[in-house]
Amino acid sequence: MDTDLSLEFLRVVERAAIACAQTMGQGDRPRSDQMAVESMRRDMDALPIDGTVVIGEGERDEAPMLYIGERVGQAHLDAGAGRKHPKVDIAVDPLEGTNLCAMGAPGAISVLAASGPGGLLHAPDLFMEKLIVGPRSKNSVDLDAPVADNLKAIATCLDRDVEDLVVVVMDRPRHERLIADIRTAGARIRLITDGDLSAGITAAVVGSGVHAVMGIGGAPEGVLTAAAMRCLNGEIFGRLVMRKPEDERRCHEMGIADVRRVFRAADLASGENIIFAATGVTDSTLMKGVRFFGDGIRTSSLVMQTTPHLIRFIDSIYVQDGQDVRIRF
Ligand code: VTB
Repeated sequence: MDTDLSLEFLRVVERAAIACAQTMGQGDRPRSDQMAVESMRRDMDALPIDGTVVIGEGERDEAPMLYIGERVGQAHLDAGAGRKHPKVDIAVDPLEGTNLCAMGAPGAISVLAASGPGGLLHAPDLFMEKLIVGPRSKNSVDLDAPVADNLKAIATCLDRDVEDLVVVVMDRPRHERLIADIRTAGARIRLITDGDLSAGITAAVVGSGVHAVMGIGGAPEGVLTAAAMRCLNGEIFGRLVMRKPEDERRCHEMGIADVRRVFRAADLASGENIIFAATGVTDSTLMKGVRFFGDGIRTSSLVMQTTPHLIRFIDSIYVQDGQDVRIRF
């Protein structure tokens, strides 16, 4: 993937975010998701790529669009026309935090990651135990260490007390023990209803007020987080959670030999060239949600890549009509 496609991908996530943001707070999750998926699917085919969806909306039989294995991009439309397009593997989550969008709650984003072929783990749709930290703490924590030890290590790396840390955890019964352990250790907690991907990105950015994300969330979101960590120099430690015997079989079929392995960002998103693009649907710490102001639409995005290593916070205004639209800083 030699061509710089980052701004093309930016447009894809911006437009998906705009599409689903129109449904914000309507309480209609399937519709919110559908708007984002349809927009993203349409825009993918406008890209000058020979793309394959490696993380998507599900298996072919359960997802009509952006299913795992689906071919996207102009190469697929030009079939036989003989034009050479770069081969790109793509992980998408057109609306990460469907519930959040449907409720108008903070933290919903449209997101994708891309790499050359084989650069993103084909993760099955299972749960993953996760520990996500920023650059300064990444060499001092261990997924298998007691929670109190990890918090102490993070505090030391960040030159503060455990009581000064903020850990994001998804509010789920499965995290009862984890939450109790963090409380006993003395750290502060931000419980979220959804969206550990958006939280994970935040943990890797200095000044965001979030120092770690802990707990069990989706494995596909873990791969997308890993792509972001590659760009931000943060780290995710992730281990797939086997709940049924079939889970193990599925992993083996997908090429994961050791299902108990602790993956790191460079394992989950191993590609040499990684691109990550996300646009806020609803407000979050790093990105504002989509704003419709009558004559136009304003979006806030994060676009990052490893080669060249570049992080961009992008504020876009789609001017809709009229010569007289005024642009505010
Ligand atoms: C996880 C998390 C996501 O959905 O996949 C979660 O990683 C689903 O978990 O960020 P539950 O089955 O416990 O609800 C999100 O929160 C949103 O897609």
